[in-house]
Amino acid sequence: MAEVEVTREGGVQTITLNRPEVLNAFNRALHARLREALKEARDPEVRAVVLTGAGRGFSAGQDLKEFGEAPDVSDALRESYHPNVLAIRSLEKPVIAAVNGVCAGAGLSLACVCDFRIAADDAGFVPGFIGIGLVPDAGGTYFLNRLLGPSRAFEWMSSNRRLTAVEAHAWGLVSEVVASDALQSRAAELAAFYAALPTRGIGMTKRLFDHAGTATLEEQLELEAQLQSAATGSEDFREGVAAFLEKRPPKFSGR
Ligand code: T3D
Repeated sequence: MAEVEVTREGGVQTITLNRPEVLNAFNRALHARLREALKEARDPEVRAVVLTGAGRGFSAGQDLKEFGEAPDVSDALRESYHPNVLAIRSLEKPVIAAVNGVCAGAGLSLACVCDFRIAADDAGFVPGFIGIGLVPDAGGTYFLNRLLGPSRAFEWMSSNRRLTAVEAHAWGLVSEVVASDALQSRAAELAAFYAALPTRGIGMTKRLFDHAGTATLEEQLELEAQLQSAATGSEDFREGVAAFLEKRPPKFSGR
């Protein structure tokens, strides 16, 4: 059984974490296979990605049976989680987390690395780390700080309180909550919607918002100008303007 399953439907790639017996906890094989799947997602034919989990969990974070085997945990993080976190952020297309069940620890971090999240109504969000005396990792502090603000993020991560999907929605952590049995079809529908949009423009929009987190206004204005120049060189820009002037719906190619 593959630790990560990858399927392709039109321009949508779905990546399913697949160790349901341990709520898709991360072991070395899962990290490695996720890395391959994210490499495959760089294919220009892929225009949107869904990340989800098999069974009743999204991911329970680090596999605690494998934890502590590496001589230095910081090296383990650098070699396993960090490349996948960076791979998601550098994918120039939307990555949607479809949170199908509980997500905890680095599983929660990974969901927060994605561009946005939708959740099943029975999903749960569990900090996890502090429950075993650890600090958040795999980008958890970086992304939760931005998603929730430092005060709420700190309060939540240090309390280890389990959040329901409805609470996560109220906090802005997830953008939509859907009935559990409708989650995958809603994720596919959303991903197909994004896959039909100007992919290069979406990729550059993602880069701009990432850059805005640390840039000065001057730096941000400059990057906007540079990427707008690149956007005007795209086929989708030409198609968008032509379709507008011809009063017809645009047909974007992603180029
Ligand atoms: O080395 C490094 O890279 C360091 C990195 C660290 C990053 C981290 O992610 S640290 C945080 C690790 N995660 C946790 O501490 C969460 C542990 N799990 C839980 O607290 C609970 O399982 C949940 C709250 C997530 C879900 O609870 P519940 O009651 O719905 O399910 P359960 O019964 O606890 O779990 C179901 C099975 O999955 C169970 O196995 P069993 O008894 O049926 O054979 C359980 O042991 C297994 N499982 C759940 N989480 C993990 C796990 N097995 C290994 N590792 C897990 N993290």
